Amino acid sequence: AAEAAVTTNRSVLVHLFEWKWTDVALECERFLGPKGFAAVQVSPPQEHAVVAGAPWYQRYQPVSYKIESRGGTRAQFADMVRRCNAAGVDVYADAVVNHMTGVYSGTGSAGTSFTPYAYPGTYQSWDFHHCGRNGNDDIVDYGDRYEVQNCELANLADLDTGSPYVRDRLAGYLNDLLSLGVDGFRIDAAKHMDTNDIASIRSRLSNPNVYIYQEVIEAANEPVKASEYFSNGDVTEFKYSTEIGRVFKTGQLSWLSGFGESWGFMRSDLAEVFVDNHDNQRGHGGGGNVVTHKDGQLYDLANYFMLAWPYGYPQVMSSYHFTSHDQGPPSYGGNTTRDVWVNGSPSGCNSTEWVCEHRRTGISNMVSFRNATVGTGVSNWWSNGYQAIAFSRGTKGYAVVNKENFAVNRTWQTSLPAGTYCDVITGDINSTRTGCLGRSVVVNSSGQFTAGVGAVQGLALHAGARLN
Ligand code: LAG
Ligand code: CA
Repeated sequence: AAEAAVTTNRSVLVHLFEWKWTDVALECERFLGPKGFAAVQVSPPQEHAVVAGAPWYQRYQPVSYKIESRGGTRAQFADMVRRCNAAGVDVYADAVVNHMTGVYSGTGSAGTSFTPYAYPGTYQSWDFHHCGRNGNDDIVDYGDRYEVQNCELANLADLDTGSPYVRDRLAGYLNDLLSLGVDGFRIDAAKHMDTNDIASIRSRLSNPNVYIYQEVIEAANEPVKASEYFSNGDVTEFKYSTEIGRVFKTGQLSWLSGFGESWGFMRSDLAEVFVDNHDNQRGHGGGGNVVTHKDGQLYDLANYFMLAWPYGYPQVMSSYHFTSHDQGPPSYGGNTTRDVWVNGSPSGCNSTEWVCEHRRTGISNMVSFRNATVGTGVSNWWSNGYQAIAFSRGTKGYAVVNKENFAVNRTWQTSLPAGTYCDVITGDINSTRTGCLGRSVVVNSSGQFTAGVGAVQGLALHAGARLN
């Protein structure tokens, strides 16, 4: 997890869920790069099934490895990667490698027709697992390792990832993406593949340093463990998301003083974490009572905490508005996704189309906070014993998170050098570094400052936003 931070001094990724490649490219140049984001995760780029109603989830049903999807063409994808990289932002592709489409006949986004277990030019029946369980080969018993890895997840044709041909084919696809400049992969449904299969595919990649994070939803009563996958790369820590949900929705922030490994989470440097992701924000993929953009200011607060607290490689979710859980992205009709960027401005970020959580002042400025505090631990922990907490990140940062329904006014003890700092939750330092776009506070020579932090608000100071 620390990998991205160590190599680039950037330490936060954002998932621009269902954004088109043309919009991702503009966002990299005009926002993500300047704001210090390390990377962007994009939706699966391969040819996918075209499903009636254009649901989001059709992107998780590969038909071929042509880079031709609802996100855009191969040329648009290549242009996006080049422009993001030039802006200092890595691109991580969501790699759907466990399976192909559901077991039915249909057509893909590049026009390829398919029938059950037959994908012309790519796979035939013998390239799939046929697990021989439950009458229809579907996974039923998550307590059975064989079944989880060899039967069908939601009726999706399960690739025989143990076969050399399939491994070569998958590596060929990933190498194609690497040749276009992709820097990392989210390995979708990793739990449904033997870790040795992923290792073998990884060993065939042209870039041995590619960043890999594997989606493993570990559950207490199941045999397949996240730790089995550490040798391949990082792993998603879903407990982080569900515990943030529990604490922020029904618990107390004062519980968070030791948030991390002592809560039963995996090692911090192996964990990829998020407040919510595209699955659990709509009740899929592990579900849970997670905090999402539908929770108003509470969501921003949870993100401030995630970005201020040193655990894992944090991912900011960027969503679109939806009222039903299968609903696809904003569109001009059918599979024609709406632009975020229109005539040079991101006007698609509004109350009915794209949520753009990552553009909110506090959340986006906390990216710089995290970059400025990489490598420092927590000190000066304070809480009021209930819903207000504060802590230092060494001599580089100080954060307050107040979930009380009243303002907390006090003198706060930091370890920051004296000076005038911008409270980046309210606004960043200006471009000439002579003033703050939001409020400022003065830290004295004892490291103290006096300020109020409003109900369900945060405050954050860091070395990169101190006036000269
Ligand atoms: C993932 N991680 O392991 C993705 O994060 C998750 O979004 C994917 O499921 C899943 N694995 C497979 O890649 C999503 C939806 C499913 C959807 C599936 C395939 O959560 O609901 O299944 O993508 O599109 C859908 C229907 C099923 C149907 C299946 C096949 O919901 O009822 O059986 O398609 O036709
Ligand atoms: Ca499998």
